[in-house]
Order: sequence, then C-alpha cells, then structure tokens
Amino acid sequence: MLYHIFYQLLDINLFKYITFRAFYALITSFAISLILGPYVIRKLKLFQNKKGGYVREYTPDTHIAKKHTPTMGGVLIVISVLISSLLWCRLDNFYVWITLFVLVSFAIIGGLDDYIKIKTKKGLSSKAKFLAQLFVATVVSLALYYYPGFDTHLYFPFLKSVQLDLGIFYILFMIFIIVGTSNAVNLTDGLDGLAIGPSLISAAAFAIFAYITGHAVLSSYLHIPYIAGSGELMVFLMALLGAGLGFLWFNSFPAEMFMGDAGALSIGAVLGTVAIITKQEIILAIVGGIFVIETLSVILQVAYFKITGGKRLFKRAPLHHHFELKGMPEPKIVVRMWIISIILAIIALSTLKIR
Ligand code: 57M
Repeated sequence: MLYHIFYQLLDINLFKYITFRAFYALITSFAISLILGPYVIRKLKLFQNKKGGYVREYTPDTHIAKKHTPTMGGVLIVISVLISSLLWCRLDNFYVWITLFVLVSFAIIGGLDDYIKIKTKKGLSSKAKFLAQLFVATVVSLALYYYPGFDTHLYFPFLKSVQLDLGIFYILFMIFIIVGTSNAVNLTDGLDGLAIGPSLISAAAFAIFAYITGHAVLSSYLHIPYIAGSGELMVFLMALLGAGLGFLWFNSFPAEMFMGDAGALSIGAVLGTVAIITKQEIILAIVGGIFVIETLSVILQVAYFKITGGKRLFKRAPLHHHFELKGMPEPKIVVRMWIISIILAIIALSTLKIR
C-alpha cells in the first residue's frame, strides 16, 4: 500500500525499490509479532487451560512439562505477515495475492484442527485435513497454471541446459509440492524452535532467489529463469522472516507457545508456493533439507517396521524424537538442525554460480 501512496501518488522514488520495502517489511512484522506476542500468549493460554491442556500420547517424558504451553501461535505469524505485506508489497502483483491466499487458507485449515484438538483432544480427521489441503493446493495450482506466461519446465540446479517439460502434469507436481511441504514442516514441528528455524532460513534463501528471478539482468547473468513480478515475493518473504523471528522470541527453549498446525501448515505451503513461482522446486528440497530428512525418517521407519514385521530403524520417528530418546538435550538437537539448515541454504545459494 505504501508503494502506491508514496511512489505512485507522491513520487518518492525510495518506495519503488524492492530491497528497501523488503527490509522494512521485516522490521514491521518483527515489531508487530513482538508487541502482540505476550497478548496472544495470554489469550491462547486462557482458552487452552480452560480445556485442560493438551499432550499427545506416547510423547517422551520431557514433553509432559509442555502440557500447558499454548499452541496456535501461528496466528501471530500470519497476522504479522498479513499486516506487513499489505503495507509494504505492491498490491497489483498477482504472486503476492496468491501467496497471501495460500498463507491464510492453510492457516485456517491448521487453525481449525488446532481449535478442535484443544476442544475435543482429537482434531480434524487426518482425511478431512488432507482433503482440505488438496483442495486449496489444486485451486492455487490451477490459478498459477492458467496465469499468462506460466512456464511448465522443471529446472535443475547445477545443470543449466537440462529442463523437463511437464506440460499439464505440472499441475499435479505443484499440488504435490504445496501439500508435501506443508506436511513436512508440520512433522518437523515437535521441539522448541525446530520448525521455525529452518523455515526462517528457507524464507531468507528464497527471498534472495525471488529477487534474482524477478530481475531481468541478474537472472540472465546467473542463467536462471526470469519471472516478471516474482521479485515482489522478496518483500513478502522478508515479512515472513520478521514475523518468524518475532515468533522465535517466544518459541525458543523453553517455549512460551507453539505455532500449531495454523503455523506449520501455512508456512510449509507458502514455502512450496514460492518455490514453484520462482521455478526453484528442486532447490527447495536442498534449502528445506531438514524437512525432507524428518519426513524421510518417518517413511523409512514405517517401511522398515512393515518389512521386518515389527522392528524399528529409529527409536522413534520423526528423527528429532530419536535423538531425544537417546538423551540429547532438546536445545542441542534444535541448534544442530539449524546449523545443518544454514549449511544447506549456503549450498543451495552456491548453485546460483554453478550452472
Ligand atoms: C505434528 N505434533 C507434535 C504443537 C505444534 C505419522 C506420524 C509420524 C505423525 C506424527 C505427527 O502426528 N506429527 C504431527 C506433531 C506436538 O506439537 C503440536 O503440534 C503442532 C504442529 N502440528 O505446533 O502444537 C508436540 O510437539 C512438541 N513441541 C514442542 N515444541 C514446539 O515448538 O516441544 C511442538 C512444537 C507438542 C510438544 O510436545 O505437544 C508432536 O510431536 O506430537 N507423529 C509423531 O510425531 C509421533 N511419532 C510416531 O508415532 N512414530 C512412530 C511411527 C508412526 C513412525 C514410530 O516411530 O514408530 C510422535 N509424537 C509424539 N510423541 N508426540 C511420537 C512421540
């Protein structure tokens, strides 16, 4: 909105620049989440403790103490991103609106699950949740597919001349990426700061990718596809980064709140959507490697259990539970996952030069 007022109406050039608006989007959303945080925690606590708190069955003993930690903190992230994006993004940009739509609709699906879980201890059925995710992802994928100039090629890092045209199957691919990333972040969200750390690192890396993809000269210099208008996603992603840092302020060990499905599903879906728009889906698997590893640990655990007729590969999946049960302190597991995530983001960014 500020772009339209200060640049288009008042001719103040500074507001034209994506980088300027991106940095202030970060500061704005960080400030909002920091200021609103204590209020949101108080409200969520009141609501949740009235219902007696919530702790999953078979949770490691260390988690019993978390029984009264309020969940659904993702609401704080979503509100902060929304306000900041509406202020700092260009509001005539299709990609901004589609990403905001993903953020809000997945937050509603997740929030509904959190809400019902607190009320009835059961949550939405996993089938209903999955169908709702599929529905929104399909709407978004069709909107992107039919957007003029949409490119159905899949690009590969390191191999600038290799491209795969998926044609109409790109729609299925997009649905898979959006729903898959959404659930992968959700699976990862089991220790204080564990999901938000790699989410922030991914948002920061994709802010750089979005800027370059939306920049005609830079994208051609680095041999990556040029997607007109995608640079504006940098502003959105920096808003997400700011809101996530504000959330981490409260979610760092020992957490004062969890993001809930409202946060995990929406952040994951948004990262998937941004990777699709910037044509960096494979890079997402590298940047978001922690989410991939956590998801793979579950797949391997279940497969191994079935093949061996009851033996386990890990003490418990997803992987963070394995380390917990081995006696590793929670903050150590989390910080090590962040370290891996930072290294993966650096590897992903290095692919910009190696093409
Ligand atoms: C989300 N939710 C957390 C919190 C958070 C197929 C199977 C692998 C599914 C998986 C599963 O249900 N995953 C979904 C996991 C829960 O956190 C809440 O949920 C939100 C995210 N959706 O925001 O509201 C608990 O995690 C802890 N937590 C923190 N700090 C945080 O910042 O400490 C969360 C955020 C919270 C809190 O204790 O209550 C969760 O872990 O339940 N299932 C599992 O993860 C289960 N794994 C399992 O059964 N493995 C089997 C098979 C199926 C692979 C095996 O290994 O044999 C584990 N879940 C739990 N304990 N709770 C098992 C151990």
